[in-house]
Amino acid sequence: MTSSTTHDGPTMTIYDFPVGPYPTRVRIAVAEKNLQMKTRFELVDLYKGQHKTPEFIAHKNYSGTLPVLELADGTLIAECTAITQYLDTLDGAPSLTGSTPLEQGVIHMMSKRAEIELLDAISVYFHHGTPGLGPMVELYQNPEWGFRQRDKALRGMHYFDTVLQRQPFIAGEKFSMADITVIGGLVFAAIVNLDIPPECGALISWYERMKKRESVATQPAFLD
Ligand code: GTS
Repeated sequence: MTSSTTHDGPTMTIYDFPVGPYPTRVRIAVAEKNLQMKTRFELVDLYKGQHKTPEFIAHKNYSGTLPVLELADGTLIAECTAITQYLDTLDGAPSLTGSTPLEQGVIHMMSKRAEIELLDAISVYFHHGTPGLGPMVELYQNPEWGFRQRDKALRGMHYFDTVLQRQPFIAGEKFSMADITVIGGLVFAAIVNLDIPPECGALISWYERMKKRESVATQPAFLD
């Protein structure tokens, strides 16, 4: 697990699970920022529990989750929001996390809300209300908590539908990190067979638009 440091090759490593909802968020950010040539992806197999080994926890991410970004000097950045912020501001022209204080505040609020009300809730449902990553990895499960989080995520879908009834993107007039976070939530929803309720027409049509965006369409989570 080392990053490559050649001058024209990749300068960053992303520890990755290509179809995973959270890694997909960072993959979309990499594509939006045209950083593919500077990035190499290294597979960490969640179903084998490679993210929970003592080595990974000690040397890559204390939280034992993916994705993790490793820079050429060995600096590690975990958490999708933090990684996205870093990638977005590298070129001095942020396009995903906002350039004015107002944009930054609203985008961060909506992205965090998408985590709390949708993506993280579905993740809890996956780990507690379904077999999740299997008995070797899921050492504690609380199905009732999982089902509550599934219901919370369905309420979250209705909330984001109302947001999208009044504006074209999750944080307003422009595509942003907040859209990417909701996309991650809907990727996870598909994995656990949680359909978007048919009455959420604005959310459904926004998602159809998002799936046509090149940075999204090219991700393994969207390839058949
Ligand atoms: N808050 C973290 C972030 O934003 O990066 C959450 C990361 C996370 O939960 N990642 C998932 C994970 O590592 C990856 S995936 O489910 O989307 O593929 N899950 C494994 C586990 O055991 O929690």
